Amino acid sequence: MDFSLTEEHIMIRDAARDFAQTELLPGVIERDNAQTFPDELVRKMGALGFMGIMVDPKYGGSGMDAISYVLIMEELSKIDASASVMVSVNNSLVCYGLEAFGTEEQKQKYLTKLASGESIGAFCLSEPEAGSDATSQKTTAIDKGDHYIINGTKNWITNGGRSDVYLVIAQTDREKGHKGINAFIVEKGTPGFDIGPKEDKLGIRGSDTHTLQFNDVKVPKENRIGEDGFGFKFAMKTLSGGRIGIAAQALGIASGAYELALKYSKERKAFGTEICNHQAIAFKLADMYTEIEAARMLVMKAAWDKDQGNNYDMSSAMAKLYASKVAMEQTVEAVQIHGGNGFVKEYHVERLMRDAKITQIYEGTSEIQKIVISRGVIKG
Ligand code: COS
Repeated sequence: MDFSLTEEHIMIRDAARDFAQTELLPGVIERDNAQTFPDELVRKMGALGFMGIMVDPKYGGSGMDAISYVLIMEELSKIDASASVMVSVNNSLVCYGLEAFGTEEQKQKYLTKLASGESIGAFCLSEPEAGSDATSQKTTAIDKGDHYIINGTKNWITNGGRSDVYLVIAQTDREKGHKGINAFIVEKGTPGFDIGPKEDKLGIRGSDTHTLQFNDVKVPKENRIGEDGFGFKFAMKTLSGGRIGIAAQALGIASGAYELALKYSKERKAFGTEICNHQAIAFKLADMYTEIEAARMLVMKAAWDKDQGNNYDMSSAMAKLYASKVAMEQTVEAVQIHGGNGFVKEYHVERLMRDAKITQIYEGTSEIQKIVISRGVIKG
């Protein structure tokens, strides 16, 4: 067993750290306030290979492994979780979904641009009445021979307003339950496909979250992903990898807040000494560091499982469940260590605390992760 990173992994991590410090840190508070994220920064992440980290270079990707992916996700998330969620969705849900299950034509037409950052993608599963209960899809995709007609509403879609390519899950045959669900590639601008207003959110406010409406949207048959009825399994398989990305995001939010709290505790004085010298603060730092290291082990294990070709349904669920809990709890502690300054935007930790919450909700709530883990444990 080897816990050390390779030289290549260290280089990749350092490149992401450098990018986060020089490009993401300036303006992160303003972007959070204004709920924006400039296209220019997305293009820069694409140029560094962050939008198609694990995609084969023959489809425009960086050809890196899942360990590299989580290292990049952690570094970006320490500074700006709005940036990292775009990276995670584009990589895990969109690029992976197309590379693993798309046809060669779909890969040539869509994946090459998505992986290079030339275009951006969204994954559309959640609905007003189908979030955790993902088999209860109300959006329909009726088979009309050489095309499908899609009708329905999708909610809380990350990259919802800025994407070029949308992977849409919809029910084709209700009688068949989850075996009657399909996944489709829908291009922005297709007639009848409308993007609703941007959500005003608690955290990851720079990321672009929208409701989408599909009114008689005509999608050619060649845009269906996989065999007829593969859509639910497609969603489950892509989400398993997505959960590694979100777990890494949670890890980054926690470790970013920890690093700020540690630095602050060495500078801020109270009762005649730096506050890290008070046991009340020192023990908080000890707990934070231990919890974050434990989360890191689970995140790395899930990524390693993926790289080894092992099943990673359970390890990704455990990583997400634990890392998101650590992110929520430890960002609260980071705010506490900062005292009154922790409540002020310029110290960054209040934003990290707000950003942490979503990691317990999206790509499967913590309760859903417990369903996945408990079923795995019981099945053996
Ligand atoms: N990989 C492949 N297939 C999977 C799978 C996985 N990870 N998980 C489930 N499936 C398959 C099952 O094997 C079953 O197929 P068969 O009937 O052929 O055996 C099918 O999918 C249905 O699975 P299941 O019966 O377990 O469905 P449930 O309705 O009980 O739901 C959960 C399972 C809760 C795990 C699923 O609905 C889920 O993950 N929900 C959360 C969705 C989510 O993450 N939403 C957030 C959206 S993105 S922001």
